[in-house]
Amino acid sequence: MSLSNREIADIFERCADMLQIRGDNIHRVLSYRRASESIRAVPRDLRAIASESGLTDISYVGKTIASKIDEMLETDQLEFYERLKSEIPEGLVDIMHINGVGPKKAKLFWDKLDIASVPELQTAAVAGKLAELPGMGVKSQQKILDGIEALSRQTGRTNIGDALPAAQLILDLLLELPQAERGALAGSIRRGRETIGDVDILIASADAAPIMHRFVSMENVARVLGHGPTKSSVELLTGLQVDVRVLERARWGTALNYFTGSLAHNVKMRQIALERGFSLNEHALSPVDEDKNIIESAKKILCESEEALYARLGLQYVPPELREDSGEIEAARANQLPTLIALEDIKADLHMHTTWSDGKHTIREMAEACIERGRQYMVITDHSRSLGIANGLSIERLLAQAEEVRQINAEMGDRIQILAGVEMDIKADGEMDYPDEILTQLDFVIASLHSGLGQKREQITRRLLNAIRNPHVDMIGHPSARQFPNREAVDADWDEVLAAAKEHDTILEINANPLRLDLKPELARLAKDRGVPLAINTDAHRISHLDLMPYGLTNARRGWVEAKHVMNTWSFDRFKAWLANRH
Ligand code: DGT
Ligand code: CA
Ligand code: CA
Ligand code: ZN
Repeated sequence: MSLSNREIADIFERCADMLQIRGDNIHRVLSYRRASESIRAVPRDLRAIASESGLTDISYVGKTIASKIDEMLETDQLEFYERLKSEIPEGLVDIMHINGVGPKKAKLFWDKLDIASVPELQTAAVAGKLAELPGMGVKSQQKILDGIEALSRQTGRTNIGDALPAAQLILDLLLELPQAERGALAGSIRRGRETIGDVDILIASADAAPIMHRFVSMENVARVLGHGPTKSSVELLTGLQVDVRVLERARWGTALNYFTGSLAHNVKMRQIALERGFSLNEHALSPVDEDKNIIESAKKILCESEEALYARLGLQYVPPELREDSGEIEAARANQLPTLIALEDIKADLHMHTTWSDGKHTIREMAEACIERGRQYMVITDHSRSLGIANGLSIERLLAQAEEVRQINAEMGDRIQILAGVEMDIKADGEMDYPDEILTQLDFVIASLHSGLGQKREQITRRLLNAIRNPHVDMIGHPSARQFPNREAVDADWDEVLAAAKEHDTILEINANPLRLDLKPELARLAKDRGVPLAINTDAHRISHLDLMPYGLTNARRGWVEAKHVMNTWSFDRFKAWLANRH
């Protein structure tokens, strides 16, 4: 719960990194760096030192640093660090640690090319964009690519938001080859898990060699881990591992099913096959005798599609997102699988930010981008006043913004409907960040947890309940506040939270940002089972984030969610009527 010495040292180190990227005074940078190193070496708990001799006894810890340590010991976070993070993307710190980059170049890439993460940097380098920048060249670009390779050695599972675009590029590249008849992603990435161990790709082809060759000689390969006749594995410069397998088209169905997994789903599939007199593997359904031994003389059944395989086993086709052995086999047997929500069902995005707080684009730009993406309505929801770190809106600015939203909405006519909303902070003490008489002037109110995330279960639950019960609050944003890779979900009594949301008809969000995916699938499933209204939103802080919606859909599908459970599949009229009924 409370921060350890190491965590506090880490925070100071990142502060130093960010100050350096920002180009701050070097003495200031060094004061944080030295304090970080010094704290790392302290053998006793900082809490004990604070209560006894005092923190300033630690070398390189002066009054400023000591008060910051006090703040972290008390609140589990550091306002100063949060503010820096809102100014400087955390990904830049990772970029700056790549061999051959450093703070100045990290800033240059951010300023000139909008690069804020290592995968983005790698993509730009592979595309030759870095070499064109002032002070850069082909050599320094290559050095950076090598540096990314070295950095990548340490990572474990990869967030789906990084893995999926990389995997899709490779699949597309292989499908360009004339020998490739068809191809698909398999494994956890096809099932849509939040994090991916390695990427599995299947290609149907009668001639595997050119496919294997193309794969291992891709530009972004750091190391070839295996290069066989039909199976190869590589490690990309980002550290992501990718396996490609080539197989006969006639066996596509069994192979795709096998390599999509999950293992637990496969085990159940094999049991069902056995009940029907077949042994199932990635190659075929093979008839077995009473002792379950394969009858070698009997004709094997090949399945060219997964649909054919499921049908053979008397099962409904199971969407990959459900293949976790969490009831899907039984439901498929009883012909009771849900009709999962799909991207086409989405009519609106209820959560996004603009330049009024910490977003990159204006209301008008976000509106045009939503129109381009076929949304019929949208809500502008910038941060509220207590979130100073995200340039949260004072009451005056909030009301001024609402006025601007309504004006732009009028100008837009029938092209889209824009509602004036806010993402209001649920403060650490459980109070809402604006009084009721202000909230009542808005069309839609999100309440979210952003601070005090380490509080005890009772406190977190009470804060969420306060928000849910507030008649002006329409939705809870990213309810568990988890963030990949490091921020755990808050500890809340979800039974109570879901019950209250149901009672007050308050929406719980499925936040589509791949770094959040919150509610997580298991909770989304519980929520919809209990009749809690859901909505899937991008929480976009810039136009490109509006395209993250599919991640939210996948996450919802993993929670067995159907269109009928999700409010932003509703027509605008229906949604408006629902709002009118509440306020
Ligand atoms: P990951 O990579 O850790 O995110 O998870 P997966 O599910 O992608 O696992 P992976 O890459 O080890 O294997 C891909 C799929 O291949 C897996 O979901 C099921 C299948 N598979 C792998 N090993 C076995 C096995 O020993 N038996 C069976 N039936 N299936 C397997
Ligand atoms: Ca895998
Ligand atoms: Ca694999
Ligand atoms: Zn937000």
